[in-house]
Order: sequence, then C-alpha cells, then structure tokens
Amino acid sequence: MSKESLANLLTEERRFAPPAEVAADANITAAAYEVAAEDRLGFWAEQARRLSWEQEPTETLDWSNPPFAKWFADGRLNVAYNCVDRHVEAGHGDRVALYFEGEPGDSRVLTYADLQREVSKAANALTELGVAAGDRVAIYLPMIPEAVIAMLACARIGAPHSLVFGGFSADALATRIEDADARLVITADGGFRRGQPSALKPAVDEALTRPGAARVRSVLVVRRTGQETPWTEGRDVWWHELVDRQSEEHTPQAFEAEHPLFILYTSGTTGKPKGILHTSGGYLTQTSFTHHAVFDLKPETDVYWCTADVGWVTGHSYIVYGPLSNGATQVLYEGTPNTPHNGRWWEIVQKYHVTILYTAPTAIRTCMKWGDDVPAGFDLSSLRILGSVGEPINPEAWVWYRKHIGGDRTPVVDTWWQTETGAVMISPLPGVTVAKPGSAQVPLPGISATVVDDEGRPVANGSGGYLTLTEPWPSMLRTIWGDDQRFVDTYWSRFPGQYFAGDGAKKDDDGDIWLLGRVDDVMLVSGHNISTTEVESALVSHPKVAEAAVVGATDPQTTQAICAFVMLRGTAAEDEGLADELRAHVAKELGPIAKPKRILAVDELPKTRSGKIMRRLLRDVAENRELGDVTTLTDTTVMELIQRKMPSAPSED
Ligand code: 6R9
Repeated sequence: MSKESLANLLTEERRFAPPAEVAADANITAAAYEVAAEDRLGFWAEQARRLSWEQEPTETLDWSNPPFAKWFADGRLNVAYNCVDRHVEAGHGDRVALYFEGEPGDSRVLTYADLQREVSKAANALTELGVAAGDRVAIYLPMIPEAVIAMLACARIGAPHSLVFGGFSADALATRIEDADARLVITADGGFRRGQPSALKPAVDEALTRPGAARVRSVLVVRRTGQETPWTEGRDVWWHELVDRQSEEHTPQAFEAEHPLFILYTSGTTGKPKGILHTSGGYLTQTSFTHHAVFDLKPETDVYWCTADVGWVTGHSYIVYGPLSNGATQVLYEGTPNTPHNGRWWEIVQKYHVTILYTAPTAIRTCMKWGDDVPAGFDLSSLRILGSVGEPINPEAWVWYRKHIGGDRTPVVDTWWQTETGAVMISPLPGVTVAKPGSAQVPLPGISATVVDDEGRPVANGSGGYLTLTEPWPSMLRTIWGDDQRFVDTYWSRFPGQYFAGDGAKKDDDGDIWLLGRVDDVMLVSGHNISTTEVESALVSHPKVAEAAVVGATDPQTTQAICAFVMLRGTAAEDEGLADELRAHVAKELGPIAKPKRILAVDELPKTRSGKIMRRLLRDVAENRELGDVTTLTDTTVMELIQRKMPSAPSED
C-alpha cells in the first residue's frame, strides 16, 4: 500500500510566456513577490493605502487571538464611498461604471455619477424603511443594476447584506433569511432567463410563510419583467415608488474596518449552510489589490466583464467591490450564454470591446462543446486578458480558451480562491508568470500557501496532499455567522495553526501549485488516492469529450472503482467502442491505475449555480442510492435523465 496523500499522475509540458506588451506595462512586476516576502504586513499596510480612509489605520494585523483576526482595526472607512463617490470626486463622474445588457436585448449605461445618485437614493430608501447600521438585508435579485446598487446602498449605511442566488428555492431562501435574521428582503418581480420572464417574488412570499422568516418587516420589489406579481399590502413596496422619490444626496458615514460588510452562505456537503462573514477594510484592500494585480486593470481604457452571478462570491468580489473600488468600466449581463443563440457572449464582447474576461471552466467547456465556429464568427480582438475561476480548469480547456477566445495571444489567469478567502489567493500574474495550462501556480504577493501531507508537513516538489494557507490574509473570513466553534472546527482544526481549505493539491517539480479538487471527492483505488481532477482532465483531453465528471463508487475488489460521466463534443457520437477508447486514452495519459471502470455518456452534468459539478449526487447514482440534498442544483431534471441512463447493476469488465 502506498502512503501518498494524493497521487501525482498528470504531466503537462506546455508553457506560455507573458506577451511582451503586457509585461512591459504591467501593474505588478516580479519585484512585488520579494517586497512582500521581506515584510508581509508592511506590504498589506501599503495596499490598504489604495483606499480612502476617513481615519487611516495605524495597526495592520491583530492576530493575538487566532483564528479570529483583525485587520486595520483602528482605521475607519465607508466601502460604498470607496467604490463610487471618490471616483466622482476625482473627476471621473462621466466614466461608465456599468454597461448593462439585459437578456431580451435592452441595455442601460450607468456612469459613476449615475451610480452615486442611485446608491444615495437607495441608501435613503433603506433608512426610511428603518434599516440601521448592523441590520441584515437579504437580497434576492436577478443580474440587473439594482443588485449592485442594493449591495452598495447596504454597504453605505453599514447594513450587512446576504445575497441569495435568484433561482434558489423558497426553502433555501427561508433558511438563509432565518439564520441571518434579516428584516428586509430586496427582490424583483422576476428576471429574464432563457428567453422567458422567470418569477422571483413568489419564492419570497413562500419563504416568508416559514416561521423562522416571520420577522421580515418589508419586501422591496424591483419591477424588471412587468409580470403579474402577488402583493402583500403593508409589507411589500415597489422600488420605483420608494427609491425614485428619495433625495440624491446621502452623506456616507465611516465605519470601523472590522464592521461586517456581508454574509454569504456556502452549502457544506451536509448540515445547514455556513454563513461566511466578511468585514470591511481588509476585504476591500485585498479585493482591490488582487483585481488590480491579477487582471492588470487600466481603468481609463479597459472594459472588464466578469460573467459570474452577483449571488456568488465571485460576483461580490469581482463585479462589485474589487472592480468598482478600482474605478473600472464593466459589463453586466442578465441572461444565459445561449439566448437567443450560442454566440451571445461573443456578441457582447464584440459590442462593448471587452478587454478583460473572467469566467468559469464550466462555461469554457460548454463553449468547446458548441464548437469553435461559434466564437470564430465574432470580433474578439479587443480581449487582452482572460481569467478562470470556480473549479480546476483542465489543461485542454485552458488551451482552447486561450486559442479560440484569446486569439492565441492573451494570458490566461487561473485564479484559486473561495468564499472563505474573500479574494484571489493563488494565481499567475499576467505580466510576470510563464503560464502552465491547468495550474494556478503561485500564491500572490503577501499570501502564504502550501501543500501538506496527513501530518501537516509540507510535501516535497512532485508530491500531492492538502492545500493550506499558513498566514492570515486581509480578506479572510472572520467567522461563521453565529457559530465561532464551527469556524474553528471546519477550517483550523485539521492542521493546527494552518487554514485547511478542503482542496487537494500538488506541487510540481518547480514548486508550482496544481489544484486537484475537493478532498471529499478524492477516490481510493487499490491503495492509491486519486484526484477527480486528473482523471477528468485526461478524459477532456480526448477529442470526443467536452466535459467529464468522475466519482469513486464502492467496489469489492479495489475499495473504490472510478466511474466516469462524460459529455461528448458536438460532432462525436456515442458508439460501441467509445468506453474502451476512453479507457485506453486515460491509461496512456495517467497510467492504468486511473482507468475508469465504468463510463457513461450523458447529456448534462449536475451543477451548482456557480457551475461546480456536484459529484456527490453522481456518487449516489453510481452506488444506486437515493439522491441526497438537491436544493443547490441549477436544474433538477438533469439527475432524472442521468438516473434513467444508468444501468442498475454495475457492468462486469
Ligand atoms: C471563488 C469560488 C471554492 C472552491 C475551492 C475549489 C474550487 C475555485 C478554483 C478552484 C481549482 C481554481 N475552486 N477556484 N479549484 N482551481 N482556480 O469558487 O468560491 O464557490 O466558495 O468555491 O472552488 O475547490 O475550494 P466558492
């Protein structure tokens, strides 16, 4: 039996140096790594000066009571002022903040001056509804400008927001409202998705019938679709009636750096969702710095587009707080990538001359599946930097992204981070790093990460184990809302003194970090711990496969057997020989130990709203069990289709 924590099977030799013009003019150079290594806290104190403080902090980090950190504790600032007003005061009021593109084709342009007026009015409206500093506000909105405005209005008055993905069920919404004890819900009649108005308000009405959510006093409703909407007099208020009549003046008040900014729930695999708490000064410092460094943003000329939903942490940090604190011009798109046609995203890139695009591997693999000719039909020459987040990006998808979207010239930055980390932690820098497809590579300047074995000791280069963060960072979660003990147990107990991220990872021979998926998903096959990511990447590198998900299913001979679910590329057919062909391919790429025992071609894979594959549901299918919790699934019919395809008895081969 091998003692390895996680096998290292995949080798990827392709390398991509930063383009000369990006390197020559990069916001961050290699020197930043040395500066930060020499004086980490001094480095972060310097980054905090990117912000406007009403009272500059003199303390950087208070780590006297780990793992409860305080960053910039004696500083005071207003987060919304930093994201909006200060740009107007600096003379950039006419700069576009948001190019909003609705799914039906409607559009709106908001400058920073417009945003200042809208956020001020909304802040006045919240105050009129009795929301005070410290009160929690639940936000359940589609991807429309009011989502950004509502978040900033909350930040402006010091009321922590809690966003819930539009499309989560009434139950999921009710649990989150109850846990945070929110008194106000901001929602809309609906949003446009897949060419249809899709209602949101009825889910709020249903959630509010649950006893735990009964303390909500008001529901503020944006009219987006104009569809008929059930109404509770005395509780429900139209946004256009309340907000539009407010004063455009609102004086932002400064709060302590550790004032709570938001709660965002992540669903653990079991138990109730965890309310991840982020605070103000440290969070804004790191989101602002990382957005500047990783995307190399030039606010005067770049047009930035992050395709994430605002309800995901990526939307919080890289649509709202990072980009707006940096005065970025960005695109906000309401709908799905294939409405009304598969080229909708590329049409938007062409229309707004997008220069920086940030999206998820799931979207890239879907576009690969639709075919190279779709992006080829649009002018994507404005793009200069591409980013990826949410899952490990398979080398093949990385290379496709660079070639077919980035015209073989743009750097691709694979950014590793979590709801809990608040901002990017591990990523190449576009003007510095020689990129390796499939690797997030190195911790950013000021960040300390490593890969450890079962005993918490750093592994040697060329070996795998568990990803940990070894020093506190400014945008770290401060606790789990209402449950300090769970915070300690979940993240700080597995390896004392280190933050355990829950991800498997390996260091290659150069010491670069490769993420290998959640440790809960790691498969144990004949004594070897095998990562889902490596087997999936090997499958995706076969020309017939667009997406793959693998799970370990209980097996009498090998402990677990690898079971693969594959989605084929547009032109590939599911024929007799396919399974053998794919098995042989994986054996060649990774070795015979990683060969899937069963392979099933499916039309769709189960995913969360942020595009992560829900392997635990596939494990239920592979082991012929009843499905576990499906509430965070985008589309529950997917599982029925997969179950119908699954032969009930394991095949013998
Ligand atoms: C930002 C975000 C966090 C988990 C994380 C990891 C996976 C995210 C990744 C990545 C490999 C990347 N993940 N980015 N894995 N490479 N570049 O996704 O937050 O929704 O909380 O998920 O996502 O497993 O632990 P969140």
